[in-house]
Amino acid sequence: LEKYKGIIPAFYACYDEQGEISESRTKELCNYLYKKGVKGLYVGGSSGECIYHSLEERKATLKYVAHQLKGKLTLIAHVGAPSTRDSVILAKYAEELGYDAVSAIPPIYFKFSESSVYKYWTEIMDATTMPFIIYNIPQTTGFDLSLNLFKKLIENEKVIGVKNSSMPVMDIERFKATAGDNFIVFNGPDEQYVSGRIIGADSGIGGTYAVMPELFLMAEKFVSAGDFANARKIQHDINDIIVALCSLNGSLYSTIKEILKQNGVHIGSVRAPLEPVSGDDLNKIASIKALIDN
Ligand code: HMN
Repeated sequence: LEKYKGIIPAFYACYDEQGEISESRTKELCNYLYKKGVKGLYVGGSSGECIYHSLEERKATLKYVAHQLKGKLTLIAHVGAPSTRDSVILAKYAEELGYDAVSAIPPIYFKFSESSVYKYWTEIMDATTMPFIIYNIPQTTGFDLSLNLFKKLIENEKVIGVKNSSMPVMDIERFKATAGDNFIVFNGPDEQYVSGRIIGADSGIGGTYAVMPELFLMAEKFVSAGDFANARKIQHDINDIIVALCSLNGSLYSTIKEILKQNGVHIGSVRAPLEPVSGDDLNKIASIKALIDN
């Protein structure tokens, strides 16, 4: 499980100037992050705008990333989709492409019982021989993974981890205490990376890592060395940046993409209804970038 331990940025959707998925730009972002020294990528998740993509677009992104980085980085494919059928299609495709693991949110839109969610995740797992990473993100899905359902899920040996994006860090502690050493708990909230790691997360997957990988790599270095005073300092810097990233009217990911553009990585903006950065807010990008560069 060592290959899952480290800084794993959530990969962004890369568009051309017309807003279509771009192969060359997807590969450009792959190369950029590879050179930064991250451990792996989480492809096609929330930060990847997955719910705004057709099945074909999601497959295209999975393919471009695999072709660029397979064997170089740990690749996790997020395959959660509104229907079990589409999730299974994506999971099988990820297996064909040689992804290391698949992961999925619970099904969205309707309210589902725990047994429906259990069935959904299990059908995805049954579709391939790949390891599976549960994705718990109640603030966007409305479904809070209970400890009881978690216990039932981890009876399946395909379940090797949980990406926990709920805000109580205690959830990380409970999942870790329940699943034990031979299991990966991924910290989800970037604002709590250091606390998540200290309370039991083994690793992290996050939506803001790709715009400041150096800071997360440094935070990780300090946490692993037990240097919590310095880890805290880095987390303070990270949180100042996240607050600034979230202060504009456009979506968080459009702000991040504007900053990446200033770093020479052009991956377009975001797909509606997510809003691009516009007007006066564009003038604020340079100062947010300065916070990151300092
Ligand atoms: C993904 O699935 O692509 C992201 O990893 C999701 C991730 O947990 C992010 N959460 C949300 O978007 C709700 C966080 O990394 C988040 O972007 C960060 O903590 C800033 O708030």
